Order: sequence, then structure tokens, then C-alpha cells
Amino acid sequence: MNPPRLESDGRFPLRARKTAQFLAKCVRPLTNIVLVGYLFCSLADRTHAFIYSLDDGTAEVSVGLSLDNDLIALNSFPTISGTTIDTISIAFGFGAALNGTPFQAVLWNDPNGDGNPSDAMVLATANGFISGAGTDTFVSLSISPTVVTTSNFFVGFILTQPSGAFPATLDQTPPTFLNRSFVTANAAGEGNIFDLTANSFVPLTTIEGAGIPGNWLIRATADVTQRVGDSGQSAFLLGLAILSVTFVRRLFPVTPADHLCSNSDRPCRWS
Ligand SMILES: [Ca+2]
Ligand SMILES: [Ca+2]
Repeated sequence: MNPPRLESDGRFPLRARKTAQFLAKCVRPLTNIVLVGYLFCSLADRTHAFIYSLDDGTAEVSVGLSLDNDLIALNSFPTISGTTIDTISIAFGFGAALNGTPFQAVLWNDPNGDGNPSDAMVLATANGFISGAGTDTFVSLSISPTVVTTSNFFVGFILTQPSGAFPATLDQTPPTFLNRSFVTANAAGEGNIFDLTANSFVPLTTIEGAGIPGNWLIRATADVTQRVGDSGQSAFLLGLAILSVTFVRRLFPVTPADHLCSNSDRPCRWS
């Protein structure tokens, strides 16, 4: 291959310089686009705290059993992708005897993902004692951080009801979410959180199915991890598309002669 021919003033010939300028113009936006794409794509996973809740923070009514049996109350939530539950929070109802009562907070998954806990499986539990009964004060218990992989999950509690108490609290302020709050009960000491359909004192039902519509003051706190880099990849691909258009337009510039012809040239000869 012959070296570039030199003009008499020692510079590259005009065509070589124009070619170099053209390539430089093409490469300049490529650098910027690659840099921007890298920055967006490098924004891998981002995690933020999220509270799953159906209530407005104020109970309108408390619910208890006619006998001092085991009461189980739970809320159903659709799962946001990337959810890890680490805390269950519950506000308990009226009755001074409630304070100091032991309870167990429970996280269940939903194997068939239909939002009904008849098939719920226990994922995690935590034990605690009631405080602030009847004051809309949430008692929060930490559980082992648990990733939820089913499309719905449930959080709730089980306790043996003290005499004369109404342990569960219900938010009845609109909006009320149907098929989201459930209740069941069994004889004292025989409440079954592993097979909710095995409880017979109050068979598993929605709370509205028991004639008391509303939603339990039962919440779950989660870390939700989402892939924000996906949008960066889209931006990167968009940048490449823009670059391609720019490159093609510069490689094949449209000149006035391409779109004009005189009547003496008819028919026009388009190349
Ligand atoms: Ca309310
Ligand atoms: Ca289910």
C-alpha cells in the first residue's frame, strides 16, 4: 500500500483531510453516546423501603371472639417484584387485658398466587407482646429478611384471646378493599397457622364474609429491589440508533441536486 501522497506544502492532500474530518465528526458523538450509555447501564439494582398497608392508621372497630379461643387475622397483598419482608407491624384492639398478651406475627406465601390464603405456607414468624392496645399504636416485630417469590403474600398474627378483649383492629374508612382481610379461629391452644383451613371455631373467611367489612391494621415493611439499569439499556440503544442515523446521513448526504430537476431533464433521473 502506497503512503499518502504529500502536497508541496507538506500537508495531506485535500481529500485525505476531508476524510479525516469526516471520521472525526462521526467518532465525536460516538464517544458521548458510549459514555452516557455506560453511566445509565451501570445503575444496576436500586433498593427502597416500602410499606404494604390497607389501612389509614385509624381503627373504627375492634373484633374479637365470643369465646377466649385462638384468633388468626391476616391481610393479603400482591407482591411487588424484588420484595424482601423484614418487619410485620400490627395495631391491636380494645381491652386493657390485651397489653402484655403474647402473640406471634406470621408471614405466609401464596403458592397458587390467587390472593386466597387457603393454601398459605408459613415463611417466617416472630414472637412478641402486645402494647398500646386500643390506641392505634403499631407493634413492630422484625423477622428474618424473607424474599417473597409468589405473586401474593399474607401477613398477620395468632394469639389466644384474653377474656373480654377484642384483639384485632379494623379500618372501616373508605376505601375498603374486598377479599384482602381474612380471619379464622380455633380452640384455645389449637390455632393452626400451617393449615389455615384446619381451624374450625371460625372457618377461614374474609372479614366482610363474616359480616364486618373493613381491613386489618396489619402491615409489612419491605425492601424492594428493582433493576433501574433496564431503562439505561434502553437509553443506550436509543443513543446507538441516533448515532447510526447521524452516521448514515453524513456518509450519504442529501444534496439539493438529489431532489431537483429541470423540465429539460424530464424525466428526472434519480440515482
Ligand atoms: Ca380509619
Ligand atoms: Ca392461594
